[in-house]
Amino acid sequence: MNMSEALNLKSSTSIERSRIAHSIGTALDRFIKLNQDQFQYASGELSQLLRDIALASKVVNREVNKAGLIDIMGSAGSQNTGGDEQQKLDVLANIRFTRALAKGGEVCALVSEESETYVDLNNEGKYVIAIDPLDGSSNIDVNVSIGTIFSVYRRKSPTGTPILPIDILQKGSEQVAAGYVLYGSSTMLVYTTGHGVNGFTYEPTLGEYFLSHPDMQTPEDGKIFSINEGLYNSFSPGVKRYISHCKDNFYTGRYIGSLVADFHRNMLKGGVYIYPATEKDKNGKLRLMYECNALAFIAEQSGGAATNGSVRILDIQPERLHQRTPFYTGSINMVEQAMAMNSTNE
Ligand code: FDP
Repeated sequence: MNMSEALNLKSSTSIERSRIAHSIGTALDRFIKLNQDQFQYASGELSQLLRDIALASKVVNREVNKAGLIDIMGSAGSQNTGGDEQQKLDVLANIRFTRALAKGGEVCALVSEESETYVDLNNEGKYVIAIDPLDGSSNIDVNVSIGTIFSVYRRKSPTGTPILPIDILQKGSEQVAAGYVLYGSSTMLVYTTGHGVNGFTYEPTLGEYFLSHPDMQTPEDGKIFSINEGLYNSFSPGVKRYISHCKDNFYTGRYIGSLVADFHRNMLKGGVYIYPATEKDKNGKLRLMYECNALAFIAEQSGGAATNGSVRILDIQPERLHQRTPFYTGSINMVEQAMAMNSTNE
C-alpha cells in the first residue's frame, strides 16, 4: 500500500468534489482582477469603477427587496427630465450610484436619467458614466423585475481640466465598458469590456456576485417578439408588417415592459425587442445614452444586433443628453428581418 492509499487521499477528494461542494463560479472581484489586462488602458481604475457599480447595486438590491416593507414605494412627487413621474426608488437608486461613483473618484462626470444636466464629480477622474439607475420604474410597485443600465466612456479632455461636451456626447462605439443589473427572481450583473459578455448572479447570504453565465451568446434566431402592441395603431407600416410576420410564423409575444428584463430574456432565449417610433414619439421612447448604447454594446458583444430601424445604434452621434431613439435589438437575423420590412415602402 502506498502512502496516499494509506491516507485515503483519493477518496476524500472525490467525495468532496462530487457530493459535498458544488462548485460556484469565480467571484466578480476576482474575475475583474483576472481580466484587467484585457483592457487597453489597464491601470486598475476601470476595475475599481466596476466594483463601485457592483457595490452600489448590492445596496439598491437590498432596497428593492425591502419595497413593500418600508415606505419606499410609490411616487416621489417629482418628475424626471422626460416628464416621467419619479418613484421613490428611482431617486434612492440615483443617490446610491452617484455616491458610490463620487467616492470611488474614477468618474469625472455622470449622466443620469434622473438629472437634467450631467453631474460634475471629480475633474481628476478618467471616466464618464451614463446611467439609468432604475429602469422599468412603472414595475416597481407591482413586484416585477427592474434594472440598472450603465455605459462607461473614457474622457477625451485631459484629466484635471473642466469637462467638455466631447467628453460627454460620445458615440456608443466609444464605450469602454457597459452593463446592466437585473433585479429579478435572482439579481444578476451582466457586463462587457469589449471582450465578450459575462453574467454574474448575486448570492445574498455571501453578499457577492459569482460568475454564472460565462461568455453569453445571443442566439442568431429566435421565436420571441417583444413590443408594446397597445401602441399598434401608431406604428409605421413596416413595424406592423413585421408584427404580422411574427404572428404568421407563430412566434411568441413576450413583453414585460422592463427593458432590462425583456433584453435579458431575449439574449438567453433568442428574440427581438422593438420600441419603435410612434405617432406621438417620433424618436421612440428609449434614451440613447443611458439605455440603448449599453444594451447595444452588450448585444453586439454577444453576437446579436442593435439598430434604430436603419442605423447601428453604436454609430449614432448623440447631440443631447436625454436624446431618444427607436430601438431594435436581439437576435441578429430577427433584427435584420425587422429592418428589411421597415425599409420596404407601404
Ligand atoms: P419605464 O417607463 O417603466 O421606466 O425606459 C423606460 C421603460 O420603462 C422601459 O424599461 C420599458 O421597456 C419601456 O419604458 C416601457 O414602455 P411602455 O410602457 O411604453 O411599453
